[in-house]
Amino acid sequence: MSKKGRVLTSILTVVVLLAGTAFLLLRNSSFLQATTGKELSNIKVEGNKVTVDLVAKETETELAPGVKMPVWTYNGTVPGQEIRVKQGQDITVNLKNELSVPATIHWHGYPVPNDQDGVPGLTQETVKPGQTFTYHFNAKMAGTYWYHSHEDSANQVGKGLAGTLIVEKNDEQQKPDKDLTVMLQEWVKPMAGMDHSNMSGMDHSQMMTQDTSTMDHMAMYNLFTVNGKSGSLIDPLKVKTGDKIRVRFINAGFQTRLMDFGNVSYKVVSTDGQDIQQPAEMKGKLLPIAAGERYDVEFTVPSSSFMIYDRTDRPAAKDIQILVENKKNKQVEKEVVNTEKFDITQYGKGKAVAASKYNKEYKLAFEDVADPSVDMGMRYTINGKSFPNGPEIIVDNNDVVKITYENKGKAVHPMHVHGHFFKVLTKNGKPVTDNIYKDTLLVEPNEIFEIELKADNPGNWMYHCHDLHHAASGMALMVKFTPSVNADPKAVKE
Ligand SMILES: [Cu+2]
Repeated sequence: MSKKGRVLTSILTVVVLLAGTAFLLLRNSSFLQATTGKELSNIKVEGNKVTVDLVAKETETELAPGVKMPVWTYNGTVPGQEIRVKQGQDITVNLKNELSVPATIHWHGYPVPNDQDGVPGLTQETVKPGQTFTYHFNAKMAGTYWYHSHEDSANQVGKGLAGTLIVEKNDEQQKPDKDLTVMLQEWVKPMAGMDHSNMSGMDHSQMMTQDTSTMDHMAMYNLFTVNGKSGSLIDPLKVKTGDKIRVRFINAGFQTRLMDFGNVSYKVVSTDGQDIQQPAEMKGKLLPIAAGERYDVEFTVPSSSFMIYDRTDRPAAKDIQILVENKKNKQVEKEVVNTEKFDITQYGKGKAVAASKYNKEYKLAFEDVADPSVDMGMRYTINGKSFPNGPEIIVDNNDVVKITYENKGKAVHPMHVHGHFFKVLTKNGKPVTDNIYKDTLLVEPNEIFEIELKADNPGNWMYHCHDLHHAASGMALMVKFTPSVNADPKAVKE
């Protein structure tokens, strides 16, 4: 090629790149547009196959008015690129790591084959800087899921390395007028004058409040976002009277959120990707969403505008008010503060099924102990031991396992199992609604739950608290299928 030709080609390349970037920025500028399924240059759809190129990289973004900070992203945005596919499609994701540290992708809640689960040291080698790793699985289950790095998770997810995975049903009876995804995230705002390029090396204890026993160490997360935006940067959700809206809430943070819809009636149609049977409309209840959990909410737009609030007892919660703006009546309904909490275990009318016979039973008791030598100054134990020295769940394929959780500590634990869903059987000794299936269950202090896990996805799986700081401080175990029980928990880099 001539010199002129080369110059022309490079100019063209720049123009194409800029156009692509502008398109991406445009698409991510509003959470309303984030789920419309427009075709993007890094997503290829050929028949039943969807190929997505994701680049893990650092970028700088304005999360709150005037708060520009470095974040770690999949494809340059917070949250990372939404992967929205149809049920039954084959998904290929090429992850290129342009960070300065190793990373992976874990498909949270998705029952992928074990070697696609993204746990370094257990299901794959970590993806080193400059390397590419290809994930492949079939989108056999519909629902709301998410993805995040499982390497140094508490740190990497806290820096933003998370995105959404939405699998749309093929046979959706009544599609909502709008189908939106809301990812909730928590951040540590850089302190004035601090070199925030070095945040990862920072000792968390320096940022903690003095009294670790009150679990108030999470106060270090002093910036909350809705789809990567806080305060006045949050785009209003523009709707009209009578519209049926589905909002898929995903908590990618560390603490339980309490969403408040004020006086507006809503239904919880799905949790952790699993449909609720006969969900009743309700009003006046706060929706708790624990770390790692998903709740799909549906409501019909009333004749006025209203706010969705987060009632979490943190100053940062005040900065994530979502305005649902009715085009015909922009007058916002007067704020109503609800206090009663919604309880998924007493909701809906699941079809009763015959009690299962259990091949195995395990009892897991959780405690927390002050330990200055670990992350955040607290160590978390299961049956008195911390990972990798604690218990293991050993199963044969298709075993039906009953697991009892007892939270004897002071912290809340959203327990998450990889590669499987489980059925919730009882809460504090009382039966719950039939057919509540989840992959992440919030276990609060003094609560006892029984769950049923059908072990039907062979491999070695992590099973841990999704307050990722708790997981890093011992609150993890493994489910191992025979005959692959030789996997060494000490090799796992969560
Ligand atoms: Cu926990």
